Amino acid sequence: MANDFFLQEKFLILAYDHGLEHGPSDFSEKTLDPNFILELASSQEFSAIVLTPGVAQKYYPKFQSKIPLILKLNGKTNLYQGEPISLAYGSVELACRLQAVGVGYTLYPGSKYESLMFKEFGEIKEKAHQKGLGVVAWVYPRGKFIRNETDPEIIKYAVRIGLELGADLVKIKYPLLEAVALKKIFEEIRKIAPETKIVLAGGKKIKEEEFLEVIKSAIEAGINGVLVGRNVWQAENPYLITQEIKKIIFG
Ligand code: FBP
Repeated sequence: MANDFFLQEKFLILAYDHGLEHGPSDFSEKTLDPNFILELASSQEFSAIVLTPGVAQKYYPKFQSKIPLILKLNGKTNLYQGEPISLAYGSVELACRLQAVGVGYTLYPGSKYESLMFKEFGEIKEKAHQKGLGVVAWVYPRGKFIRNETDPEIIKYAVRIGLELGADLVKIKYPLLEAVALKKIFEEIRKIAPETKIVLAGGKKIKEEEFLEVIKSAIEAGINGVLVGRNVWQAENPYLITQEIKKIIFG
């Protein structure tokens, strides 16, 4: 069983695994420093922060009492151009040593390697639950035969996969559409797995008003929150946008 962290209904989680996934070009001089991000997450009372094993081991210990950790166990770089695959290089044991509340794992359904990732995810989930940790699944359908990974039907499928695999929190992408159409899609997504906690990825940095509109539509449709990176820490003032997002999610 996962712990109480995953019983919450609303989440605002800060993602900071981009150094591995995209490389340092995502960062400014300030955000290159994990201390800046941890300071932001702790002082703004994010629900949790997502870190990779290396960053967590070096920087998290002095923030341990201030912000819950979700340790991202797998990841791939964008230097790799083949059929998507991402296997774990971090462990549940490390997550326990760092007193994380959960672990994170990206799945690429649609890849020719999906079964390898599903198998590993299943094993990690079992181990994590035995130790009382929750499991967050980034469900990103991707591969040669996935033409549009933000097609609403593909995202609905992603949600159902998260439910089938037993994730405690399912993270999905969203299509960039205007508010009314987007809200309708979020309502349909919500109905796919009414008892599954779902959070949105932020995606590439978009205009702040647009991003806040997306979150508003999602929350109104019953989505449980966001697990966001770039749209927060690439904002002109990450502290201010966090305040705006919090108002929408937590009221
Ligand atoms: P963002 O909010 O910045 O999109 O972060 C969400 C996230 O899932 C990160 O955790 C991860 O590093 C990145 O997006 C991966 O995105 P992609 O696979 O599309 O490059």
